Amino acid sequence: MTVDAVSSTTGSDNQRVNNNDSNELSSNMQHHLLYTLGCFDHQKAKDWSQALALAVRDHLMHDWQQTRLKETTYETKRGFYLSLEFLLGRSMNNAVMSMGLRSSAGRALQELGQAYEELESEERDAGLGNGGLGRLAACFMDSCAALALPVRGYGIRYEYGMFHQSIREGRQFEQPDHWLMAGNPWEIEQADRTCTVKFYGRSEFYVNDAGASCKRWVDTHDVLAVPYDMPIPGYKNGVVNTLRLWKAAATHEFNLQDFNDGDYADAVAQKNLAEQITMVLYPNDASENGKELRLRQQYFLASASLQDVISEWCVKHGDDFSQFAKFHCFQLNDTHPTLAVAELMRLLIDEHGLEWDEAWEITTGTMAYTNHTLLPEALERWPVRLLGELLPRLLDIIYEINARFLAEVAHRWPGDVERQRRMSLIEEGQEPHVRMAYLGIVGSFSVNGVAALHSELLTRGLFRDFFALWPEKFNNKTNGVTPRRWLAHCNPGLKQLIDSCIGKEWVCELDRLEHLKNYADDAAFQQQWMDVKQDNKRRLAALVKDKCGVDFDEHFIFDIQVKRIHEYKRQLLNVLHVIHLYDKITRGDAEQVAPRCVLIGGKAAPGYFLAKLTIKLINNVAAVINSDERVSERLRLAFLPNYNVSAMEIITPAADLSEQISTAGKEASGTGNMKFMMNGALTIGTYDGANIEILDAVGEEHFFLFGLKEDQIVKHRMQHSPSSIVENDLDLARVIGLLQCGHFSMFEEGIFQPLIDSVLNPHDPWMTAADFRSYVDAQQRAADAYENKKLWTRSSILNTAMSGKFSSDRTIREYAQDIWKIV
Ligand code: JN2
Repeated sequence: MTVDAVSSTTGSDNQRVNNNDSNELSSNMQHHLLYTLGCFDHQKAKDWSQALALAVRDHLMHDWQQTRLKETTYETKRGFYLSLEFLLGRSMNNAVMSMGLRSSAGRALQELGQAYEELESEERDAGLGNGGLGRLAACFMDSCAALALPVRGYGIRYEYGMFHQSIREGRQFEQPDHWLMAGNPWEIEQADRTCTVKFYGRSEFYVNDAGASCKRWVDTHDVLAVPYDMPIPGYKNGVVNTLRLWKAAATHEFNLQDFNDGDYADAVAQKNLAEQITMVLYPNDASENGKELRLRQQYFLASASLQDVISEWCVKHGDDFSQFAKFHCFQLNDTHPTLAVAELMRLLIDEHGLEWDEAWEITTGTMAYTNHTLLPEALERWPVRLLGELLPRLLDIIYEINARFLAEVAHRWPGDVERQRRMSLIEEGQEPHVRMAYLGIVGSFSVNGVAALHSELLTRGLFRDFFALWPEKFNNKTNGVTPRRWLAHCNPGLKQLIDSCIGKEWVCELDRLEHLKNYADDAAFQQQWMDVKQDNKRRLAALVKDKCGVDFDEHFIFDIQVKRIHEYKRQLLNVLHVIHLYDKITRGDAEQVAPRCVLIGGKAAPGYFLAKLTIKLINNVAAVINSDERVSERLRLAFLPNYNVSAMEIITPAADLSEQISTAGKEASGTGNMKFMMNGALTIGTYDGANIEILDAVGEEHFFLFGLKEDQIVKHRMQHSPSSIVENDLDLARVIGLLQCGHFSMFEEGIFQPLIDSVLNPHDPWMTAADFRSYVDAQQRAADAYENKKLWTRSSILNTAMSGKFSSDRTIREYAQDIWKIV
C-alpha cells in the first residue's frame, strides 16, 4: 500500500463545503451579531467568535430537542453523572467537528473576512475543574454522546473557575477566573426547572394524615437552584446530550422577611450568602480542606440534581416509584456528591411517602461510586457536628443507615467489635466524623477504581473490610480520554496522515489505529510522521517563546511533564534530573548529553507550600540554565504558566517524551499519560496507575520503565535511607550540593531547604532519592534511543497504534454494560 501525499495542517476535517450550511451560518452569524449581541459597529474578534458560537448552537438545537424528547419517554434506562467538576475547556471546535461543519464554517467566515482559528481561540476555557477527575468527567460526557447513550451530566456552574496562574519572580500568583464575564453562548438558562434546596433548621417528629409517626425538616434556610444547560454533541450522529449545571440564587422569601423588618442591607447580604454557594471552584486538587462552603456545594448539587430527576419522573408516574430503579442510575464522581445517597432516601421517604426498606432498595439499586485516589489526605470526612447543623435531616438518615449497616456487619462477624469500629460510617474520637467513602460504598451497588492496579489496591487496602463483605460490588474501569479532542481536534496534521492510511473510522473506533502497525517500518510514512511532529513542535515552541520567553529548538527532544503540582507526582525528581544534566554538561561531559528541551507546567493548590516552592525551584533552575551559554546547545528548561485544557491541546501533539513519574501506588490512573501516548510520545514512567496498562499495550521496548514497584516501595519504606543513597551516588550528591550551596538561589539564601529536606528525609513518603538512579538511567536510555530517528519514529507510531484501549469510548462502554446496564 502506498501512502497518499498529505498536505500540511489545515485544520479541515476533509468535509466538502455544504452551501446550505455555509449560507445559514453566515446569515445566522450576522443576525446574532446585531440582534443577540447588539454589536452596531467595530465588531471585534470576540464578537465574531460569539456570533459563530451562537450560529453553530442554532444548528444543533433541533437535534438537542429530539434527543431530549426521547429521554423522557422512559423506554430505556438513563445514566446520570454527578460531579463537582467538569473541566470542559473550549466548546466551539467540539461542536463544529461533531456537526461536520468545519469546512462550511471556514467558507462562511472567509466571506465575512474572518479566520476560523482566530475566532476559535477567542473562546475562554470552561475551567470548571481541577485536574484529572474533572477532565475525565468531560471526556466521559463526550463519549456518552458519541455512543448515543442517554446520559446526562449534573454539575455546578461556578462563577469563577480554576484560578489563572501567572508567575512573578518565579512564584505562582493566582488571579480569579471570571470566565462568564463576556457571556457564555454555550449555556441556556432553564429557569422553569428551578428547584429549592434546604439548609440548616431542624428535623422534628410529626404524625401524618394516616396516623404514622414521621420526620420532617423545618425552619430551613432555602436556596434556589437554577439550571443552565450546555449541549454535549455526539460525533456526527445527530445526538445532543445535556450537561446541566446549577447556579445558586436567593429565594424571594429569603430576603422578604428582613426586608419587611426594614433591614434592607441585611436582606441583600442574605442574598449574597445564598449565591456564594456556586461562586467559586475549590482549587485544592486531591486534598480536603473541610470548609463548610464546600459541604454546601456538595449538598446543593446532590439535592438539586435528584429533585430534578424525580420531578421529571413524577410527571409520568406520580408517586409510584416501583419502576424507578429500572430506569435510573447515578454515577458518583468520587465522594464529593455522595450525600446523594442520604438525599435520595430523604426525598423518597419524607417527600414521597415511601417506607425505609423500599427507599433503600431504590437507593442501593441506582447509586454507583467511583474512587479516584488512595491518598489519605483526599479521603473526605465531615465533622458530625457540622453536618448536623447544616443538614440535620440528612444526619438522621446517615445514622439510621449506619445502625442498619453495623447490624449487618455484626450478623456476618458476630462479636467482632473492632471490625464494627473500623467499618462504621462514623469515625469516633474527639471530633466524630462521617466517612464519605464508606457512605458511598454502603449506599451503592457498584464501587470502582480507575485503573487495574488502583482497583486492586482498593480491595487489598483501603476498602478490604468492605471487599470481604461485598466482593461483588467491586470492579475496575480503566480510564480513557476522548480521541475527538485529544487526537482528531488537537493534532490535525496527524489526523490527516492517519485518515489517508487507514480511513476515518478510527475517530469513533480507536482500536482501528492498530492498522498503523503496518506502516511502522515504512520509510516514507515515517518521514511524514516526523514532519507532522516537527510542525507540532514548532507550534509549541512558539507558545513557549511567547509565554516563557525561552527558545525551544524543535530539533531537541521535547521532554514534557504537565499535570497538577504535587509531591507524589514528583516534579522534584524531574528537576533533580535536569540539574544533573546541567552539572554533567558544565563539568565537561557535554558530548554525552543529548540535546533536550524540558517543559514543566501545572498549578499548585494555593495553600500547598511545597508544591509552590517546587514551582519556584523550576523557575530558578530555568533562569540559571537558560542564561548559561555553556549549556544552551544541549539543554533548555521552561515552566509554562497557566497550564489548562487549551494549552494541553498544543502541548500533547508536540511531545516526544511523556513524564509519568509518580511514586508507585500513588497515581490512581493518570489520563495525561494516555493523551501523550495517542499523539505518539514515548513514556518515561513508573509502574503505576494506567502506566502499567500503557506498558502492556505497547511493549517494554517502546516505553522507558524505571523505579521501585508498589510492593517494593512498601518493603523499602522502612529501611529508606536517603543519606546512604546520596553517599553512594556521586551524581545525586552533586545535585544536592548545587542546591545546598545556593547555585539556584543566589540572592534568596536557603529558600529551597524544605525541598532538600524532603528528599533527605528517611520518612519521605514519595521515596524520591530511592528512584533517582533508576530515573537517570532511564532518561539516558531515552536520550540514546532518540539519536536513532528511524527507530524512535517507529516506536512513536507504535505508541499511537496501540493506544486504542485508552479511548474513553471503551471506558464508557464498560460503564454502560457492567454498571449502568443501559446497553
Ligand atoms: C483526582 C481525587 C481527585 C479533589 C481529586 C478536592 C479533592 C479530588 C479528590 C478535587 C477538591 C477537588 C480525589 O489523581 C487521580 C488521577 O490519577 C486519575 O487519572 C484521575 C481520573 O480518575 O483522578 C485523579 N484524582 F477540591 O483528581
